[in-house]
Amino acid sequence: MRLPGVLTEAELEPLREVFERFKRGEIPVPGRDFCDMAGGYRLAAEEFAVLNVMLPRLYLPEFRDNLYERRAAAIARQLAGTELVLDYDQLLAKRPGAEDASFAWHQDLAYWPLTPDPFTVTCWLALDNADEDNGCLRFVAGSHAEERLRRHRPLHADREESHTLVAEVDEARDRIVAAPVRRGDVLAFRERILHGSGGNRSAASWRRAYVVAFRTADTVARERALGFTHSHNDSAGARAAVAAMRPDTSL
Ligand SMILES: O=C(O)CCC(=O)C(=O)O
Repeated sequence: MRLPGVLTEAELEPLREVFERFKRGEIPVPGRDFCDMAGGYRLAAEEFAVLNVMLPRLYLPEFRDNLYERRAAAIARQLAGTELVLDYDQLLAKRPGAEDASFAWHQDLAYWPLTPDPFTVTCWLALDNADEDNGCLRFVAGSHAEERLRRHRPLHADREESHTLVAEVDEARDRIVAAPVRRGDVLAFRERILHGSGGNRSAASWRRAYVVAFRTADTVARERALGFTHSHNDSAGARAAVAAMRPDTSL
């Protein structure tokens, strides 16, 4: 669901300033929480194609409760019909001129441990205009209603090389819908929708997005009890995705 103009240009500016401080490495982010989602953990920061900062609000506590978090919480509450809890946040930036800056097809639920109630509202805020040229999100229509999660495999040899999973998508048979957005728009989506994005072919501009995801308090408590915090530094993170990589899993 595209929600146009959730933040104005003036409201986006302070968020972009913090984003850039993370992007330049001025705010320390330990280990794998500062990584590349396309090329894997072996790349140096200056080589990242899809720069990913996991849990920025953990590493910069004054970022918490910003205007976007509050608006996104209200969106999630309205979509869920009940109060949800902010489970994790994430910053993503695709380098300009990087054909390889694609984010592999996946269902978010495949990355997470099994919990009784998987309900999630993910809010994806565009900090820049995004279209097919610079790698806007693309969705597989109807995939949220499929009975089973698609099979996922690690993008690289294993999860020690990168966090990224790839779902099976048949680009000829699946109905793929691009979701171009203007800066300030929010895309709100659920945990089973298959999505990904292509490279950034624009010459000069990064494609930046700020993600916050909301789940029930019970689900978040269960994740934490399993040691799962959405940090790529958790060993529970690698274990959680294993279920979606087995052919017999009926998630
Ligand atoms: O920003 C992107 O290209 C991918 C983001 C994504 O897949 C997500 O937030 O789940």
